[in-house]
Amino acid sequence: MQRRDALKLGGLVASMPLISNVTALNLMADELNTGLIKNGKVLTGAHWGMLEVDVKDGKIIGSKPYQKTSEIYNPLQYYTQDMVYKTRVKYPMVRKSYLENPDDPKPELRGKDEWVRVKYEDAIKLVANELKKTRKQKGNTAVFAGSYGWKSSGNVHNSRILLHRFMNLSGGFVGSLGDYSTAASQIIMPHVVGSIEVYEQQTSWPVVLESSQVVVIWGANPISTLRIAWTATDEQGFKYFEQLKKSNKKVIIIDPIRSETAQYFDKAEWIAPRPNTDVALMMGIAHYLYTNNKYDKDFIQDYTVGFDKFIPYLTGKEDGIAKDTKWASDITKISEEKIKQLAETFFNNRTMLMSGWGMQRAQYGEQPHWMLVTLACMLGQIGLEGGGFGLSYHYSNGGVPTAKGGVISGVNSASVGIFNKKGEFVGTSNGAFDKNGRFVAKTNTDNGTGQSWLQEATKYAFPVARIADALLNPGKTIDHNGNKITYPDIDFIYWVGGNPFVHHQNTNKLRKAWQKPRTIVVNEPYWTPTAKMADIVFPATTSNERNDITMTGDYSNMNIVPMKQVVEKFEESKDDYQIFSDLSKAYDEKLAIAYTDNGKTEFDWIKQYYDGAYKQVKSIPDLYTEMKPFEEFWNSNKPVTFSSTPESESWVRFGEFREDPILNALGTPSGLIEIYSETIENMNYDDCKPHPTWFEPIEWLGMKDKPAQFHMLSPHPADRLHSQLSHTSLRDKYSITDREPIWINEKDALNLGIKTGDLVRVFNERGQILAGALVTNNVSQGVVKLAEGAWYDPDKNGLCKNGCANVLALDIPTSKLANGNISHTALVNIEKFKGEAPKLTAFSNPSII
Ligand code: PGD
Repeated sequence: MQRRDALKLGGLVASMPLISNVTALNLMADELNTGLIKNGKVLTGAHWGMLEVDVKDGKIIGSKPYQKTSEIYNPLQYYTQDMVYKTRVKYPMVRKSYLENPDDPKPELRGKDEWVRVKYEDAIKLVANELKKTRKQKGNTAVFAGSYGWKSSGNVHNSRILLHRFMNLSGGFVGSLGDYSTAASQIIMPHVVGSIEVYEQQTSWPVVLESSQVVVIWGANPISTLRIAWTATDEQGFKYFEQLKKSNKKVIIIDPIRSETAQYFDKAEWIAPRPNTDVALMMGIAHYLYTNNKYDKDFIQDYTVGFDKFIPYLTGKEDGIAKDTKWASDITKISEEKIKQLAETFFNNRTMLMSGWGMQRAQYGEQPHWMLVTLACMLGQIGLEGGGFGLSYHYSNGGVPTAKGGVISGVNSASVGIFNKKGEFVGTSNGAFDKNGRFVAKTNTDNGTGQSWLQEATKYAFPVARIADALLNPGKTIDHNGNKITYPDIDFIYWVGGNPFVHHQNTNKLRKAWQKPRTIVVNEPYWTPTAKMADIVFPATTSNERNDITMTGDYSNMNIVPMKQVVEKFEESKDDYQIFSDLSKAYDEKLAIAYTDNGKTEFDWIKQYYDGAYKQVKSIPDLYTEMKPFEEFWNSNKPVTFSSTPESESWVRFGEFREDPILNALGTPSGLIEIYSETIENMNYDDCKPHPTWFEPIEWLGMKDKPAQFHMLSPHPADRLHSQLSHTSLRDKYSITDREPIWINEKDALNLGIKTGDLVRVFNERGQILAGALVTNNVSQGVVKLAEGAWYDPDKNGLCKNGCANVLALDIPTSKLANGNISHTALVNIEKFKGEAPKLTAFSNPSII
């Protein structure tokens, strides 16, 4: 390896033009090798794992996994060069009409206007001025910076938190509640089991492998979704699913799609209910268990409340409809025999019900997990080795035993800025300036101004997937989990690290809503559809162009990984940290000092986070690890790896509750599992009753007068992370006729006269897209699969040429309880596309002057 001369850290600060006068270097520059490797291998981390990136003459030529834990292939790990060199935004850009007159910026031209290259300093001034103007004219509740998205790995360059830090210090903003992943479950589960469950450690994998006799993978696709993790995947989940396959335990997969996981478990039983009918299937099983007296009465008695109030509904005493196997079979199209067989199998074996999150991303999405827990209560295995339910085995390697070691912290956005009567920045809610002008963190300096605007703005935060509704209906009041929320009047949007024009449902509605604000700013490495729909775009670096640090394994906390800068920053790209530091400076000189904590560089933060973990590790008696002081760690180009403990390997979720439900009561009002919730009863919602309920979705295959023929499922893609990696050459391997593939059942395709490789038009009353047909028996009849995440690419008639599923999805909430998105509730029509195929422009630059 040839290393360039170690950069002096002073040089790094000098490269931050607008805050170059702020210096606070806490490092011994000479001890730390911060130089770029011109030829050799560099270790970094991404959501898709620890990567060894190959560099030649200062350019990336390839990448591969740093280590392998199983035979399961992860294609996402090989395209780092495309992530750096393709489809990038090169310079700061402003939309022509906005630049001409920010007060009358012609919002209807977003996505159509030409773009103008501007100087970075000018773009910074423009954004600072317009933000100030908005706050002055309309208050801080007119500024929306919820900015949802998966961003990149890294605890320093965490774009969303960096944005929030800036917005909190500079005067407040409206944020968002919940997320697109688990919105329904994270609200219903605390009412049922007292914790959100979806982001909690699961019964440890070694316990499952030892004790479970049956594993049910219910609406989850771990062989695909474990390719990525929120921090960076440790890939340990693959290892355990591989062991599960080798164990010859009974695996049952319940999913309308024969997913990558169903294909991987080739000996597993695949059961395909109609989409959105899992609640009915669970109820049919529950009814059979109840009427055959095959349920655990002691568990129901000792650990739950409200079963007696649920039973009249299950048996039909309450509404005249018995939720028996016949009823369930009519709805789900699973035979009565199979439903009974499932009930017997679950009851007679130690059964682990592993559920994914897709089924709660549907209308009434609060119900499936509530009913799953109710079923698990009847089986009485919650808190026992290898039994019960788990809502996170498919995500970020849930169930991988937690390691004992250090945990690194990250950038925070907790402080709010305080301004005096003249409008000058004088400090923050947890810090003030000393007589030398240095920012000193301490508590209780708040004179009240900061906190009051924070409260004002947080009052207006709304459920994240209501964004289009909120933009279109300022002042409207909605119900949410027992509260009322009034939408703010948003006039300024700042988005980083997310791609709403791909991730949000009913894109055409979002497009209309997006015309409402006066200003939209986006920091993005690529010309994504969201960047193309903005007014001002700052080119952001990718994680390969900056230094950072991450952990792997959101549950295991297994590794601390140096994320080393691999190559020079692309063209005029800047780190989000740089952009927000400079915006802070342009807003108020002293604000930048507080924002950067006296001018800390990325290395100052990295070292601070690492040292925190190092201190933790050194304070744990008898802990043997190879953790070295920071400089040695960084220079070694290797992760620090911690080991799990016998306790974490034998850990059982709800084990303590089972042992003593009084001493270890759950966080519910009763301290027990609530099959009937009085809290929800008091909300009196028509779309979320106090016990699990089957509701007919607004669109599904069993409805009368279907508005369209096929049920579209739009699960997470196997070959991307949402929309990330979409523009890489990995796409060449899965796209069909250069479009997103749509899986169509063989019989359906025959009826439609469609074959693999055909270009098809998929449409409903909400919009239309083009897709490439993949005819297969891996999807049940009447269902089509179109993965979410294809970049929205509209032609002048609004036809998406690339195949973005959300053009066809509905934008209504799960219910008044959680207001989650319902992306998996949508019917669509399909036909062979006639005429000349339009040219794909999803990955091309917009028109630039
Ligand atoms: P990503 O593609 O990860 O999707 O939606 P999300 O917006 O999270 O977008 C991240 C963006 O951040 C990318 O454009 C990337 O380039 C950018 N980015 C990455 N790193 C940086 C950085 O350092 N700085 C800046 N400024 N930008 C950066 C995902 C969302 O989609 C989620 S989480 C879920 S669970 C939903 N799932 C579905 C679904 O199942 N079905 C449908 N139909 N729709 C869904 N939408 C939701």
